[in-house]
Amino acid sequence: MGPLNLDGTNCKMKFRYGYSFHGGGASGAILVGLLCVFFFCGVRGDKVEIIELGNWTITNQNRSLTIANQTLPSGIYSAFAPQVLNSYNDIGLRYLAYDNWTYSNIFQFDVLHYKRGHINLTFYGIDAVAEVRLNHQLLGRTDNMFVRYSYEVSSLLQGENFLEVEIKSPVLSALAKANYLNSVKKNVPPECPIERYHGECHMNMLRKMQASFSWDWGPAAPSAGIWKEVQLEIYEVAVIRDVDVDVSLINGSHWNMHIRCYLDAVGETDFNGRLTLYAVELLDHPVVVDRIALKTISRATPVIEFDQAVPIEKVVTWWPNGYGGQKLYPLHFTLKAWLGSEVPDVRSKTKSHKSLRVGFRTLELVEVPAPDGIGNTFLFRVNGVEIFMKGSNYIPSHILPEMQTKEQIGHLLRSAKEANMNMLRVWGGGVYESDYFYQLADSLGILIWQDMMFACAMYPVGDDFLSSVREEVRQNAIRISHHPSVAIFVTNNENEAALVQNWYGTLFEKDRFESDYRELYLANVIHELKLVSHSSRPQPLVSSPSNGKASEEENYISSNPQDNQYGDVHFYDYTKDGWDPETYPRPRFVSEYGFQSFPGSYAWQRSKNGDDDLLALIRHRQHHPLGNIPVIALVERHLPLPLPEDENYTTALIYFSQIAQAMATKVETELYRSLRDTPHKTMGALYWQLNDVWVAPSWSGIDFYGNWKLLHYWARDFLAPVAIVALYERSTDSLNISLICDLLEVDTQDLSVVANVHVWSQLLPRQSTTWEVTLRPNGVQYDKVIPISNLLKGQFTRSNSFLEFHLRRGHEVISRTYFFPSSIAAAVGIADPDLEYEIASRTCLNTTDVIRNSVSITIQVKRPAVFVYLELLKPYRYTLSENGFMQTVPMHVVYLTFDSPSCARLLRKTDLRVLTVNDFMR
Ligand code: BMA
Repeated sequence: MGPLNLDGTNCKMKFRYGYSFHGGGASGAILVGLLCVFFFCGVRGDKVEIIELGNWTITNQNRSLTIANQTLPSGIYSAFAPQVLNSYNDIGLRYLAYDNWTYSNIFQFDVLHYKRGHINLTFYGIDAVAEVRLNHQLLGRTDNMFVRYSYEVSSLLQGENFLEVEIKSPVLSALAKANYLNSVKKNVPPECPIERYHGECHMNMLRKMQASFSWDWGPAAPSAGIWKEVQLEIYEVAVIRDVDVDVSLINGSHWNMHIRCYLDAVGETDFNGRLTLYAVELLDHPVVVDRIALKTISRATPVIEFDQAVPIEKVVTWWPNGYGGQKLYPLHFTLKAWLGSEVPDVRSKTKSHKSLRVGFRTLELVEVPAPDGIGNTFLFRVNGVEIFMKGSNYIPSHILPEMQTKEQIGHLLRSAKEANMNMLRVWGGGVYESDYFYQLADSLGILIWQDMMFACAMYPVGDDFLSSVREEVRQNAIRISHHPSVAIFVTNNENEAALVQNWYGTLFEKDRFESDYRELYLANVIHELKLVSHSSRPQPLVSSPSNGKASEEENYISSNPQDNQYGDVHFYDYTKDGWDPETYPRPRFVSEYGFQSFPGSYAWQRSKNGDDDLLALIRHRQHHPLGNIPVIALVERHLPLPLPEDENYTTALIYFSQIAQAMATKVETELYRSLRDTPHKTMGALYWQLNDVWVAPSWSGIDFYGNWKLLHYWARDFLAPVAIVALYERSTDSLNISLICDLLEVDTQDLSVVANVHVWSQLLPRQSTTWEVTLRPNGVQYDKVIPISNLLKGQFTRSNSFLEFHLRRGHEVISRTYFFPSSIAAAVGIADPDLEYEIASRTCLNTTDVIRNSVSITIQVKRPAVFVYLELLKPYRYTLSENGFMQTVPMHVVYLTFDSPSCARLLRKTDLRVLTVNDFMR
């Protein structure tokens, strides 16, 4: 036995006492991290102990590249080439993904001290195709980055140990698998992405974040590495791995928690145990489940399942954001397990813990005949209330899985909440998110539409692939199922549509691909998801988009999965005017729609090299098959884009792309929201996409650095609980005024709408009309249809004027919207606003985690300033009180808050860029 290495060079161990097992992240665990101190080690009667293996050396195949002292999570790009997201390095550094890599770890182990325990070596995430060896013995092969792998290593451990994880090139592994399938005439398309993606081929061969081989918004940076913790787990009999709690309301009289406690057990024999549940806020006494003390637990399928009633008066219900609080109740489980006798004996028992928090809510997906008489509704009812789902689609927060930090995830989810979202869809080309992600979603009230990780492809159905998928789905579904935020599981993104619409040329072997599709998603993925079926969660859907439950009639491959009368749709059309509500369909639920824009100029500055031509870099990162054409086309319909040879072209293109995106998404979202109380009964709008994996043209509302594009600022208004909407109706040449109210109770006193007519050339409205209105709680008040000609007459023409509508309570403006009767590029009277701004006051707040600087900026104009846009030219994350606003008053104050490493007292005027559309009028 060698002594434990105390200096941490080869052995960086942490001990957790009273540990709770979980699949990554520090999920509410009681976690005591102590440095590796020899005499603290040891299985003391009933302890489960954890040793983290944290210090790794990474080497490539020919040993020309080596890096030591690497902690987890880790990947080859972040270790060797963190500059992969700069300039053209996505191409220049691609060779790393063609190499094979070895992660090695030398650690000391006190064999004598631990001799009684079973010792598992557990990898929470290896990305992805690898062989694992301990002291030169093969422990096993991995092929799935989403799976936790455990190996029993008691007999292999010695004083000094050599652990190696040999990871194969992801690109070459995928190719090898594809070549094999081709050779047996079972190719599985798509082979390669289109050229514009600069991507890698055969992503669908590997169980790995699909977007890491490139996407239409992301680079190929095919990671390889150990992206989650690695632990030695020492215990004697069994530990709690996960707990699922299915909460349901019984006859309105009490709540029931149906608890499934999933254990991992070692050894060959069945065992006995006693589980104790502590729920201090819900139950007066701990609950001891000890019938299992009398009856053995199966070693092969060790699950402890029981029901626990909770009196209704003990519970405050959990609500989605905007509808109530998110009360969460801690549950704490401890397990004592032992072998061979009914009475636990000190020497042979083991004890493990698990803590989690549950929320009490009911949730149904209501699919009943729709009011328009064709098809079904598709709406979520939470705690008995029909709730319009408003939100976005979440992609990984970084293209490198090991770089997805709590800090960035927290910022994105909090930004979603601030923008009044109540649902995010975790899209199927990314990763199953961390425990932290779902815990935060629970506490922010963001419901999660959870795809399984299959997107935009056909997939293999060989036995190895399917068994890996089953393990992946089982582990991840069990891990996240107890979260009140998790609203629904869906097995894939767009693969049903791809199949029936022949996106990947599968028609030539239609029967094979259809049967493979059903095999994978119905016989395997859904089959596993049934394990976690909850009484307060709808049955999983097979695809998004799909016809919901009606797709069963066509055995889950519908002739039109995009049917507006059923289920959810994804809608994109770049050929029409995105600012015109008539461009859009009238579906039941829209789980994707959106428009591209470019991140702000300063984000580009941060990711380009000094001599890179910005426009060329934008083009390189524009992966859309149509290039920049859709963005430019929408911009040119409405805004005065300079000629490409003009000096200010790129600045204008970036700024205008954000206006065009924000306005189109506003119009589309407002239309869907306003349809909720029509016979269409549209009840959900999740736009594509919340965030970015690098700085690139994309559909996101928040850029890679966490800064909000105009879209996200505007989303906060167009998703507000109470909002006024004025949508143009071409057939009658009028504006349709609707008042949306998501509040369940609302004071309807003293409400009015004010219609202001402005001329482009002068500040302040030239004419105002006011009328009294009311609101409909949790519904839409269809207020008025006003012919444009009633508002614009006399001196007001469609080109010299624009309209502004306020919803007011007394004099307070609750919500505001605009209508521009002509293209802004063609408007008459937009002139230089003579804009001046001053940084009026500064404060600096030293919070526990960041230093938060705030400034107020006073903006003065002499004529209306169109879509005033502010950008901070410093490498900090910041938010403004508003952005992209119409300034029709002489003076306006905007607040800017940013996080920086110090109190930035020297923020100067020149650290800000202020743009208006006026600057570009010809
Ligand atoms: C949808 C998504 C993504 C894609 C987006 C924008 O179909 O599922 O595949 O990034 O459209 O094209």
